[in-house]
Amino acid sequence: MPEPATPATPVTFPPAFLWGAATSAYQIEGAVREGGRTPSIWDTFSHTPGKTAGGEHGDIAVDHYHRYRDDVAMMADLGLNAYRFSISWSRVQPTGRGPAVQVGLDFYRRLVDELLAVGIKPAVTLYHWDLPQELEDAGGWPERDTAYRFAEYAQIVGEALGDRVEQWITLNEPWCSAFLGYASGVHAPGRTDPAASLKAAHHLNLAHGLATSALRSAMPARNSVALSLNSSVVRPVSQDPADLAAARKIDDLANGVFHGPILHGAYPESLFAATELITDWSYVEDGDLRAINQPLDALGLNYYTPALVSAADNDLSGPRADGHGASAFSPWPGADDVAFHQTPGERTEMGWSIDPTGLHELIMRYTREAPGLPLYITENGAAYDDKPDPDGRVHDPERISYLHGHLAAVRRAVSDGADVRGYYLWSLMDNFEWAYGYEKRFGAVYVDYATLARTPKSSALWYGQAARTGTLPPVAAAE
Ligand code: IFM
Repeated sequence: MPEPATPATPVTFPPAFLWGAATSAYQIEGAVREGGRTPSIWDTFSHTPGKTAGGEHGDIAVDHYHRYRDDVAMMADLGLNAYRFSISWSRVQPTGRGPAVQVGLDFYRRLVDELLAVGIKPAVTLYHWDLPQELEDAGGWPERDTAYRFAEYAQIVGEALGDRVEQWITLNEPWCSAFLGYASGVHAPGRTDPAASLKAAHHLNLAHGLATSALRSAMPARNSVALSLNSSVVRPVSQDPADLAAARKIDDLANGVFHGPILHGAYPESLFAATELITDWSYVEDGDLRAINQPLDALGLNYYTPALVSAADNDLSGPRADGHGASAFSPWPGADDVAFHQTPGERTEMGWSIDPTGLHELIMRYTREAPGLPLYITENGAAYDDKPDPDGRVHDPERISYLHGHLAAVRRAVSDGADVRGYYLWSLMDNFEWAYGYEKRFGAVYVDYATLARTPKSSALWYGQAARTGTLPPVAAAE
């Protein structure tokens, strides 16, 4: 059932709720050659002809590296009390191994100090897809050593920022790193090798577990360690056993492959069966599952749209409607017998259908999957083709309606017993949307790419009001 656009009673959140916005390093920082930073896989990929829309890249992005003070002041003006950002690994450890570059860490120290000075709680993500290129050259995520390198990097960053950052996220959306990066190839490093993608998934899990231990040894015990999953809400088109089996398979490949070992210490048996023609999983070594299954302090959920699947014959000639970009190669290893369908309803600029009930469903699922674990919505938002009016203001009523519906779904989940402690809107400002370049605007703040000037859209004002009052304003409030 769709969430009503404006419910009859005001939607009010608990007083301690975090109202944040999220970004990631490569999408906003720019300054890719400053302070000793070396290329990451996204620098290489975006500069490879044909990989991103219009050949766009993050060399300048929205120049946050130089404008971070103004960006923090803007968040404070809006009324946000939390900010989730990621660290560029190759800014801190240019070769992906060895000693840290202090200039790189200093940037993040200054950013964190600036946030704390205005009462905004920082949440650090260690890895949002930008592997140092040297580590990819050494084999990337399919190579076991990358997990150990990640733990070393986590230790460095934990020691540098652990005294002032309480909220830590090891990995953002490991599904994208493994399957868009190594199976469909629409993300960096652009490989199309299903066996390598499953190996990458295991080593990302291992990296998460080892990094969690490293962070705990480097930081005060009060700090919280989590990871952010883009767990899919997978719906079968019917209750036919073949469609249910298709949904189960995609659920394993989207969710179980990560939350199985991370939350429960085991991969689903059905995942092994689904992928047996592709890999024998012999790279899962004794002790790995114990290392991965670390107790967590919270879980981050990123949600945009649900997936609708059915059983299919093996006809792969048409484009797959799974919303993850166009590639002749599937990001779903072992699932050529599954078809993806367009989900019903209105769509954002990404073509993703708008369905807040999926967010409620996701939260309730993880409330059951990980009882007692606090949850954060670490990403949720929508791309629209926003344009300034002649008076320079940017009106985005569709985004306000999107945010209202999804925040109301979060609140409903809290009423239903879920322990959701905060929400981070994706994204603070328009930025580099990976293979789509700058074409898709997810920001609550508009960025003029010619001047890099920032203008809060009406959704930013609406969201700021929600953050300041703890109650969702009516959808027309900021117009
Ligand atoms: O922009 C991305 C972000 O980097 C990760 N999650 C999804 C967002 C929208 O595609």
